[in-house]
Amino acid sequence: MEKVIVPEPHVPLPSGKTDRSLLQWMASVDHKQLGIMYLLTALLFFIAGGIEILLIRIQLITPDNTFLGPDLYNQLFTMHGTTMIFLVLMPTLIGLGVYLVPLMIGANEMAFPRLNAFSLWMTLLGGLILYFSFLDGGGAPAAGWFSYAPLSSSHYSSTKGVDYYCIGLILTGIGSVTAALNLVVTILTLRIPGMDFRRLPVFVWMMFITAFLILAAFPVLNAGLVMLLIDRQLNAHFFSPASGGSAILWQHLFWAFGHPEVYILALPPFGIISEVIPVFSRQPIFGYRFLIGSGIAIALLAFGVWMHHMFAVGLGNPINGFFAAGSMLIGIPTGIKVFNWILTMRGGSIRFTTAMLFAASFIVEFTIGGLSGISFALVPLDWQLTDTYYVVAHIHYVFLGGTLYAVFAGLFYWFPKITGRKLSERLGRIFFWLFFLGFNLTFMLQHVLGILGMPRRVYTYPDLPYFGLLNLLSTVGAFLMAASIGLFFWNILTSLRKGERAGDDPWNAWTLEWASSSPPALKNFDKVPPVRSLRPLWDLKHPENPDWKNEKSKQTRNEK
Ligand code: HEM
Ligand SMILES: [Cu+2]
Repeated sequence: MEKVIVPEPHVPLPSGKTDRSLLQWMASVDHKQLGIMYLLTALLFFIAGGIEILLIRIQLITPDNTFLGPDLYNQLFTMHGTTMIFLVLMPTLIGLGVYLVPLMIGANEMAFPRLNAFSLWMTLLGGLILYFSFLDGGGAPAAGWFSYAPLSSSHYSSTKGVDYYCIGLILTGIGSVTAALNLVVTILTLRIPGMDFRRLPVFVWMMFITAFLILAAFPVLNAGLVMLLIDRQLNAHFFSPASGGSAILWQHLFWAFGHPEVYILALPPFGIISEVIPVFSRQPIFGYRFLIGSGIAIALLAFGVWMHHMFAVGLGNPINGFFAAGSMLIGIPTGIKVFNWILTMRGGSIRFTTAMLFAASFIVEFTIGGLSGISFALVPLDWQLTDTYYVVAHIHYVFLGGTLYAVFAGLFYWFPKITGRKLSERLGRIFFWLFFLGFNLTFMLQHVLGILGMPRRVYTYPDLPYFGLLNLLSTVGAFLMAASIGLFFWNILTSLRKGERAGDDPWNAWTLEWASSSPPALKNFDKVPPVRSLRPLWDLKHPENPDWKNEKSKQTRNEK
């Protein structure tokens, strides 16, 4: 089969052999190095956010504990949430996108390589500025990751923490918006001939949709943050009701960003597991069009549900009812996806590699998070449960059981491509089971704590029936997770040096990134297999029975 020549990148790449000095990394505009640096940025902050939460869990291990005082506790949970969302999950997903999207569409670079570097450094800079707050005498921000007014005003948060929060998040927000722009233009303009929108890998589609969500959502947050900064620094009153402003306005701005943001952190994971599940089930993805269509539907609906975070504000029954209905609607396209994945696995010859274990349990854990979300969409239930540990359980089932599980699946799947070596499957499996156990122990019980009425964000709790026991078990679970993560790091470190050599295509996969060498050369490809279906490498490996032939015969059958 004739191979297709990949067009030269827009920006000339440096010639000769690449030296891998620190300076070279810092000056790099190569999408693969930048992708790796995004992942390292996320790793750095993941360790910070992890230490913060372990301290919190130690504080909560027994009733009436005084390990951390209330002030430090407030700083730690604020920094934990802010870190995990903006500095861990965002850079991880954008980093995977920046690394993989060009390879998956047969391109040699992103559309704007220098902008790509700019986005990464803005994200890192924003994160560092946020963390400098710990060194400031007043300490870190302590108003929660959503910094509600009036708590965030200089009157109630008189240290500089919230100012660091504003500036740090404005910078990472700029990084996210520019990265999204870059992804959109790359996907629109750099696809190899033949790679039309009916043949785009699901991961690329999900990054494409996510990029539009970022472009629409982050400017709203950044505008809100600038207003908050003006309130605090220049004594304006956007969010101060006493002077004619509106505290509720902040909640609208924050959640008009915040709910789309949760889908920004959910759609790329949907894409990841839509790559992993077919390959390890040896079947093409079931219902490609429905997967893409439901992704677009979710993105549109994501902008119409934000007030479900504000049911307790007192906006009145008509508004609450409208947003309750909208929130339930979003369960439909999400449910469609779950069926797609299950039907992809049905009847397949499944290989339970570590990647597949994480992808398959993603379906279960994410659905649990979706169901607690639906229960929140019932206004009377929300009134009871809002601001309790039930919310904490929900968040973590969607972000850890969802996003992070998918990230682990993706890392085990793509690590051989990125580094040329496989991660140890033996350690991987132990890691999976330990994490699975720790995760469910920590967060399943928090549903119960929430229903028993334990409020979130309070540094200690009285010795009420079951409170001590459930919190103790939850803390044990957290340390199990920490131990499993330690094992994962160990796996990475040892596999980098001694892992089994992967070869170009260790999983016998079907998308274009596996047609490059592992790790890919500076210029990803010279030539790629022709793209005439969703699975170009399948077509290459099975000339007698290529997908495009079947697609065609289906077409002719339909036409008759
Ligand atoms: C069927 C889908 C979902 C529904 C109906 C839903 C509904 C809700 C509702 C009503 C709340 C507000 C709870 C309260 O504070 O009283 C909430 C909170 C939250 N949801 Fe969901 N959710 C869904 C899926 C998701 C997904 C996919 C994610 C993330 C990937 C997510 C992340 C969050 C977060 C982070 C919060 C807590 C925000 C905070 O208060 O700190 N949700 N959800
Ligand atoms: Cu929401």
